Amino acid sequence: MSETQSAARRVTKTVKHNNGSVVEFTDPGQLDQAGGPAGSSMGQTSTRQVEQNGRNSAADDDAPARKADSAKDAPIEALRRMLQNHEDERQIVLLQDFPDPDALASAWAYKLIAKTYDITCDIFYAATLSHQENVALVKLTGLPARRWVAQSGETPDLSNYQGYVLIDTQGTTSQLVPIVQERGLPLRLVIDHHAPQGKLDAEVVDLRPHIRATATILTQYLQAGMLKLDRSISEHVKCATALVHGLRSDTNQLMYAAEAEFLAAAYLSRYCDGQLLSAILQASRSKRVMDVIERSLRNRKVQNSVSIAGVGYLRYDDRDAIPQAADFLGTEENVHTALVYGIVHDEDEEREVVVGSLRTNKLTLDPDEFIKEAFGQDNRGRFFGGGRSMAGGFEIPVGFLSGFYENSDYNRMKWEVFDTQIKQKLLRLVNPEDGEINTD
Ligand SMILES: [Mn+2]
Repeated sequence: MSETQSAARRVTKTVKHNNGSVVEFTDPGQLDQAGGPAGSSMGQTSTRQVEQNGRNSAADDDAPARKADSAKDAPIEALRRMLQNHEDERQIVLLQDFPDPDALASAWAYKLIAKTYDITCDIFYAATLSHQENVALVKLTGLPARRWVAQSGETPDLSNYQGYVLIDTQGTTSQLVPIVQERGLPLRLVIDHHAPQGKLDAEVVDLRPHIRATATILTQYLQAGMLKLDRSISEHVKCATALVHGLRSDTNQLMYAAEAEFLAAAYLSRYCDGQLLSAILQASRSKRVMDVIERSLRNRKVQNSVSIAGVGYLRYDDRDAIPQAADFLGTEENVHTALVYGIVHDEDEEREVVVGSLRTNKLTLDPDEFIKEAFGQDNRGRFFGGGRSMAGGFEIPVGFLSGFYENSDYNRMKWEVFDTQIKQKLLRLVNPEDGEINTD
């Protein structure tokens, strides 16, 4: 526990204080300890740097219920005010380029909440719904998220929007963010549970790294009365089902869920459609995803209980095979952490990027720190990746060496260079001098 605590402390240290009219909540469950819930209003700085202790929230039991409630209400009040101040506007909601069920469901819940303030939201992501379950989720529930292809004509007219919102991301995993920033759209809101990735200039930030899924945060908004779910409204039932799927998929089928996730799931169970959920979960893997998993099995190297596998080149649409392969490698006996990476090739844009995923069930390993430590930052000071509890990911542009050539020797050599370089960086952390995996 003490290792986890110190790791968490270091993460919160990277939270930058905002100034100006920014309301930021980091880990509101702990606000009371920092001197009571933020009674903040717009135009007042209320950033609280709260020490996150990484413990299970069950440990909050001895805190008086009223106090705990008021702490939880603080971000909700800020959110209410933001929505009131922007009634009738149109917002663009951006997700990570390859959105997962947690992101998709949470964005939908936000859209429904915002609608009660006559705010219209359009949800966009840049790349593709790579995982078969995401495709099933969107198709079966009619989830209103659309693809926005950055470098093509299929872009929304940004002059229709008055602000943008980030959900389940802080913008570092979305190539759409620089585009809306360039147009001068203000960032209204960030709701996320990943470790802080740097300064956020938003009206309201509800960032809770100790929460295991963004869907938990959105469900707490619903429970607080921001939208009264109604079982007779099909859209509500579908959104609640999507939220349950989001919760499950970010916590490995609730295996790594904390009390907050179980409470959220219990609330959603009144509205969730079990048959619909099972239909989403029955989506099967494509042959190409199976092939990537096979490659990861063949290429894996296990050292110090960490399984590392490079899988070579992948098509853009199969990118999600990487985290799926990492999930699978993590199931091997005596393996607590799996890392899988490959070069993802985007045929449309002739762009290549090394994409990697980390999965761990080792409580003392902080994926965010591990990834940041292994790969560092680019020349603009942006980290190549980060993470949340149990999972992390990275993306490294291939840049000048991008492009597939007829000459297969060239492609093989290029892969070998990247493969060697990545392994070297990872093994430095996996096999340190003292023989212990060190993320401190
Ligand atoms: Mn998430």
